[in-house]
Amino acid sequence: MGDTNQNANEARPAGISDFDVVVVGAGFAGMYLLHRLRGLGLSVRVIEAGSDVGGTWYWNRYPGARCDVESMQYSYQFSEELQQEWEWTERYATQSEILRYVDHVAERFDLRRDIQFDTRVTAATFDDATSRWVIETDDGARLRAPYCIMATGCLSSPNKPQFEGQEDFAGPIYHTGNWPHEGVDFTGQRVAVIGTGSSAIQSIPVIAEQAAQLTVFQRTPNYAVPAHNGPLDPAKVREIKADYAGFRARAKQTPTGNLFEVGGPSAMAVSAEERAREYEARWQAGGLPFLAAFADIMFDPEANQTIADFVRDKIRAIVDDPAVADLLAPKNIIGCKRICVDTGYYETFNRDNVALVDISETPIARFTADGVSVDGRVYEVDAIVSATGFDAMTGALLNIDIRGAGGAALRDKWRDGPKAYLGLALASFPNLFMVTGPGSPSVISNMLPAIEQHVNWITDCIGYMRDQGLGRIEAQIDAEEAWVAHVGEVADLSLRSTCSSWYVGANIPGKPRVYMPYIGGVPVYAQKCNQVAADGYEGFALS
Ligand code: FAD
Ligand code: N01
Repeated sequence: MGDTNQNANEARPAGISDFDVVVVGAGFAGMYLLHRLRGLGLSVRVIEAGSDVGGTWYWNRYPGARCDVESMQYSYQFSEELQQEWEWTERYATQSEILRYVDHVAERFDLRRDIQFDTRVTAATFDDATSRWVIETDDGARLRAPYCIMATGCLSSPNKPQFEGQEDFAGPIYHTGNWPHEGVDFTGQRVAVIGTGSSAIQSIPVIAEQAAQLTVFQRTPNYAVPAHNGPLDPAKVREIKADYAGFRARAKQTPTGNLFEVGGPSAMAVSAEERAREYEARWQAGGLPFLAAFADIMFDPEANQTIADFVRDKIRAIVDDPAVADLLAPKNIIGCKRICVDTGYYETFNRDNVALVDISETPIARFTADGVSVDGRVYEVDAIVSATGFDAMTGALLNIDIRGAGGAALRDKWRDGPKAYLGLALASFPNLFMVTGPGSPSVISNMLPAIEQHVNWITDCIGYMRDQGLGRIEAQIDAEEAWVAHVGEVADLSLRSTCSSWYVGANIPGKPRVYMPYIGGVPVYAQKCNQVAADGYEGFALS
């Protein structure tokens, strides 16, 4: 990695510092924001809690961590030179390869000099009198700028459920989203993994190979599709790079910004044999395109059932012990919780050193000094891995005390669930933008193009404000309410909103149940954003 000492920490002035824009977060979103805003000639300071760039890929270093959007698509497209020169090695990039890419981008565009690391933003307050945001950090410093942009990430606030007796446990407790940078050697150890979401499903096969004994505590089983990862075919890479712009443009026309073939319109319109052929072909090809076998899978419960049954049969064919297979086979709608992409996950439960503990009926009672207690039995372990996910989409924003015009608090505004105009801006919070906020496609889509689309829109907007001699932009409440209602109506059409997932906040006790991402599709959403801008920022008050 680059030398993180060569950054904005070196010249940290005392008192209040003025910038044109303050950006919070230095993941893919904050990095690209910095690059684009510099291009407008603006002074920018990025504040990042971590010690280096990368966001998700800086924090999530658990064994087996990798992307499940193909690497040729999970990358920036704003620079043709960058996308031509960077060589991905695998179909799905590992966490470490993505971090090397992030480092390359930071060096290539000389980003670190305007990023202040190891600093957490605690509050952001809009000063009505001066139309400036005052941003406070955990080192007691204050920054001031006309614009504040939250690039704080949708999956950056770890969910760390507190178990009774947690402090009694003698060994280490790791969270996948905050993994030690030096790595963890589980050789010879007895390890517990709590959770069976994507992070768990990626890490369990790798930990099982190293540990003496692995015990998995499962509350709800998840559907996983094989990744069939492997080295990238150089001929395929050459073909994409010969017209990378065209490839990206085609991806933008797909519902999720992720280029793959969507099957026929209806699973129920074809014979059972034809369905099975299609599911099998996609299972063999691997990855997220599996769920796109037919266009109605996420809308018609009967269609959904056919593909869910197919996966359940696969699980029963892979897992030797029928009782374990039964526990691993999900009962709910497939795709309602985010589908997982795995490498040897179900096979891992055939190993002698792996046990599955069902905690759906009887939850973990407590941690003891030497293990995890469920239903009166203590499972003795040396280390615990909490793969319990994130307070998604709103967590990182609500961790900051954000106050808009007249002292309005975001925590009050979002008491009954997040409300935002286009997932980009908030009524009563002038000159504040969010990247991939609630009400935008964000986590339901390929995140890299989603981030670039938001960054481009926000940067263009700030450029427009400057060119027009305007100083204040604020989403109007009626436009925000209409958009929030539309987001909800579209969500209700799909099966995605019907189960308890982090998409609806169900994983966080007390979090209001609202389907947060916009599922109307990337092309429709981008068109709406473009139209709003073309109409002189319709739905915003500019002054
Ligand atoms: P992040 O990468 O989350 O960066 C936000 C940054 O803001 C963090 O570094 C954080 O430290 C910082 N921050 C937050 N609050 C503060 C504060 N108060 N003060 C200072 N700094 C703060 N997406 C896909 O499209 N495909 C995938 O395959 C995929 N795989 C994923 C795998 C994992 C394990 C996880 C957790 C997520 C995955 N995602 C995936 C989603 C991923 O989060 C996005 O793709 C993308 O990396 C988000 O970039 P970002 O810059 O918006 O946010
Ligand atoms: O988190 P999750 P994640 N007691 O919320 C369980 C992205 N991502 O980190 O389902 C016991 O999905 C919880 O159980 P339940 C991707 O978008 C991508 O795995 O609530 N168990 C669940 O099993 C993903 O969706 C990749 O009943 C508890 C698990 O913990 C998102 O990040 C890899 C519990 C949490 O699963 C989040 O994934 C990793 C408790 N108190 C992440 N609390 C790729 O492959 C929670 N659980 C690209």
